[in-house]
Amino acid sequence: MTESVSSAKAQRYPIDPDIRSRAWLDEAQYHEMYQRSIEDPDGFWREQAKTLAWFREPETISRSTFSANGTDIRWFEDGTLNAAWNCLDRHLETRGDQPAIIWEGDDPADTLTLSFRELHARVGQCANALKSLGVSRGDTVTLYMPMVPEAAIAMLACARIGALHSVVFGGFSPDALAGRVQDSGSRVVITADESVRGGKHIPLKDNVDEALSREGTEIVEHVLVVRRTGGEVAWHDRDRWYHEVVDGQSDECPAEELGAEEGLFILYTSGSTGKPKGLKHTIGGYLLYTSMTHRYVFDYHDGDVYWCAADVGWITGHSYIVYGPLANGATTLMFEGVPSYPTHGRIGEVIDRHGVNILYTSPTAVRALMAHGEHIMDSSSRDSLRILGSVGEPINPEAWSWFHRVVGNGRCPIMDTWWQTETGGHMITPLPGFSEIKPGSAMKPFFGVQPALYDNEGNRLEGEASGNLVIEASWPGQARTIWHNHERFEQTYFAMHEGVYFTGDGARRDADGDYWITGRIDDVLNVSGHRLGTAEIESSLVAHEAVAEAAVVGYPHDVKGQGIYIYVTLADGVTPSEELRKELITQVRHDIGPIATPDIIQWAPGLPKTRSGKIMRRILRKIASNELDGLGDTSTLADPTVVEELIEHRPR
Ligand code: 6R9
Repeated sequence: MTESVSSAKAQRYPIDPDIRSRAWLDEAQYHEMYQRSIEDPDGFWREQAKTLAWFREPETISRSTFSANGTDIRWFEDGTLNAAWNCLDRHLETRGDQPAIIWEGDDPADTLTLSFRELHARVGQCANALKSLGVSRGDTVTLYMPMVPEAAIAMLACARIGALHSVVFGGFSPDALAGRVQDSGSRVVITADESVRGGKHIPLKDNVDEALSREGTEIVEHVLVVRRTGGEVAWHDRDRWYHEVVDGQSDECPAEELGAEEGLFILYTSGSTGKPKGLKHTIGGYLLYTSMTHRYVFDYHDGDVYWCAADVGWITGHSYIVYGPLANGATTLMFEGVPSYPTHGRIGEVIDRHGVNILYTSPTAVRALMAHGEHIMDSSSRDSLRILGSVGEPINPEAWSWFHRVVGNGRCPIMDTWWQTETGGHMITPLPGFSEIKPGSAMKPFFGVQPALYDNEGNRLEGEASGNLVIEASWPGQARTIWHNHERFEQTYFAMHEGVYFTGDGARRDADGDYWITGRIDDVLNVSGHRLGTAEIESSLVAHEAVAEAAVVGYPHDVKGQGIYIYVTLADGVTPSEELRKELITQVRHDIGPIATPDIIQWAPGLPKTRSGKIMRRILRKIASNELDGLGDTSTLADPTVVEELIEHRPR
């Protein structure tokens, strides 16, 4: 959608002088520092690394190679540190009583503030509890949690003892959870009886029980259950109440001295093919990169109250609710609920109540608010806000201006941060010290990031251009591998263009060198800012006996950004029905989760295929998007009449 905006015509929004002058860096300083980060990366990152507390400072800074057969990414490899120590212990002397986490429950009456001292104690107890269950350095622990402080506590407890957490978003189905538990090899799962969102209870523990009845999950020995609602749950021998195991433990748990390249966590994300990939992030580079981006991009200063309204189940929650902010000694707000409950003014009310200065959210959330009209913000002043942030998908001009004008009272610049699970932290983003930003553009690379545009033939494009967005050299926050599948890591990210990291996104660079992300160019959907692989949804559908073949594409959706459009060819003798449509929707929700709920199902007697049998998704995407003029060349199709048939019988 941003493609249509040419740079000459692009709107420009000057950043308020007060905000600019307060920023850590002005534009000239950014350019100077960026230049240095590219010309002398080792010197640059050696200096930056001093912002972390190391047991042993690294001598070696970076040794990384990108290749389809031999990718090796290492940062600070001879340094030793502990992420939890950096997020907690080192702040105790200077800010022990400062709020570390402000928790706002689904019900506005439920709030809790944990100071750094309190959080440190709780993490120590949880770490000791994990040890008592036999968890040790290098093990993985799966977290399937509501947005409660225990989620962050458990993450940091793992980090403290050198175990890797694998957080699975609470909206994933038991099957999706089972696959992730199995792949990660977790012997311990931490969950809650139920989560609460918008007044509704979601049975997390039941989902865990169902997941653990699946083959391949027998390795799980213990399930720790946080009592969130007191709702009824079934009980197995492996189950223990979190409070019963944790509360009696000592607060003191020594932070393990860990190598910078030891694992911090695994996080599963969808790709264009196959099952979700468990991306592995390591300690030193990730922590440095997330803390540094958090400080500069959100212009975090001591005393600020910062709110990232994501879920800890996604990378945004990992990097910008937990690790980046806490490493900086920031006060991070954690919100359990939804923006529409109990009223549509909730976001603004939370901001006023806690004096939030920085709000980081998604275009989808903004569009959902927009749909209810400006008056929903009348219940709050939001005077405390200084900086807004956006992440997850391209932000359309309407959502940008509403976010800016209505939520931010026209005063707060929007940091449109482009990045990915794989990148660990912000990659292309404006900074609050810039003199102006262009709505819809992610603007400039962060320090050490070398973006470039390639065409499909592998030519590097110069100047103003559109192409495949790649990154030409490693940066500290980069994922190191796919859990137990390094070859897939190399094939997915380093085979498309040899020697560079392929992002899967398309982008345009304008005459000023600013980047405009145009969206995925592979078969990955972005639904409400959530990544979903078309292949995952298709394999769920074809598992149904009535389905012979299925093809899934995205189409523009007013609120979700992209909706899920499915073409289904039924097995011989099966007739389409409303009942079958519902069954297929249920099947996908069951296999993946409610976030993958199909929007439109079209019965397709045939799918457009090349003579070699490849489904022409390009054509299916056009039909789904109602772009019938641009169908392009259909002459290579085995049977061109299929296309006419699909156009004629579109369900809308
Ligand atoms: C952080 C996160 C990554 C994909 C990414 C891109 C899209 C994220 C964006 C954006 C345009 C932005 N994306 N931020 N597109 N502008 N500011 O979202 O990680 O869940 O891995 O998704 O999201 O397509 O490739 P993840």
